[in-house]
Amino acid sequence: SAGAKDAKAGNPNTRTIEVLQLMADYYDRVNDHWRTTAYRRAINTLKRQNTKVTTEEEAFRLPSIGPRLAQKIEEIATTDRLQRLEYARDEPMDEVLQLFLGIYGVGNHQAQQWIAQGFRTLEDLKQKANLTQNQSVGVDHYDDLNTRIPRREVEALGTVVQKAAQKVDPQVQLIVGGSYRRGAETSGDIDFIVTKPRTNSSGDLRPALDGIVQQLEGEQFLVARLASSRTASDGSKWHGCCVLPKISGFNDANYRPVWRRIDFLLVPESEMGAALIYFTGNDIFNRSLRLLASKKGMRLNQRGLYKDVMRGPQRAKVTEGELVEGRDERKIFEILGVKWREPHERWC
Ligand code: DCP
Ligand code: MG
Ligand code: MN
Repeated sequence: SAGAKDAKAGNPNTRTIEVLQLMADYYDRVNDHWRTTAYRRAINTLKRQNTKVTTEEEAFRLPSIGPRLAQKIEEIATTDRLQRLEYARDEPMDEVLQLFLGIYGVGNHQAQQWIAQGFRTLEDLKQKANLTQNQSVGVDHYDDLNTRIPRREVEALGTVVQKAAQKVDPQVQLIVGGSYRRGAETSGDIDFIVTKPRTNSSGDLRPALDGIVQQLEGEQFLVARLASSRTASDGSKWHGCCVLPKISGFNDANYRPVWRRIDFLLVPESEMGAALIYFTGNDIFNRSLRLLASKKGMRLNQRGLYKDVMRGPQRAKVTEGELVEGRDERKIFEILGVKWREPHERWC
């Protein structure tokens, strides 16, 4: 209405208020409740002034205006614009979202939540967020853990683990799976299958793994254990971080300890074939094999290929079905009627 317009025009801080309101709207859009409120309070204070507030000092003396907002008020009053607002318009939260999604174990929900809380940098998270232990590791070693591991370093890491396993239990066998087994030039992490002759459940391998972990922690090769809530149920997996020690002639020039992600999967001999398929991947290849199995009335998981999975009403699973094959990788392909694919051919 005309009346409201007049009242607005009558306030010497109209332009400043307008720009601050745009900032408040922006923070509201990204669910930054704290900043939205701060801006709204400042706006209310400015509405009550009958002289134009032009300097930082003046603004700071007013109620509900902190030092940063005071700076911004001066910027608007003197330049008629606010750089922060222009940034906010140009780049939405995408960059921060990308940054946070790069933290080990952080998904979209957590990243969005931090953004809504007003966090924008890793430093913000370190100082103000309530990080889980895993997230702390991910933040503290952000750059290392986002650097891919060259194939020859995967091999060097493998040798260290192999030696430790030999000391603990000479019967233990280790296979490096994951992208390394597919022939990748660089890997995101190093994935070990741990097995041993005459084992029938992953529990049979637990003592060996505990020994290996203890040995490698003692060598300061393993530097962190990561809790894995999603897979903790059956205890067949171990996630952590490791550091390759200085090895003369390999990495001793300008040596710097680099944190790497390391995974162990405990696999009894009887499930080796299915586990190899699972842990070699890639994940998309696995999904398509599993889909194919289910189309043929079977079920493939990391432990075996099953048939006659009994389903009750609403297709609820009644039995696991009968194990058809677990031990032999090639046989699983055969039974599924899929032409054998070498690990390096399993990229989807
Ligand atoms: N895997 C899967 N489904 C997932 C995650 C993993 O089937 N959601 C399987 C296939 C992967 C293997 O486990 O190849 C190892 O998982 P990684 O996350 O270590 O993936 P890669 O080793 O394949 O790749 P990267 O080089 O990024 O580690
Ligand atoms: Mg991997
Ligand atoms: Mn892995």
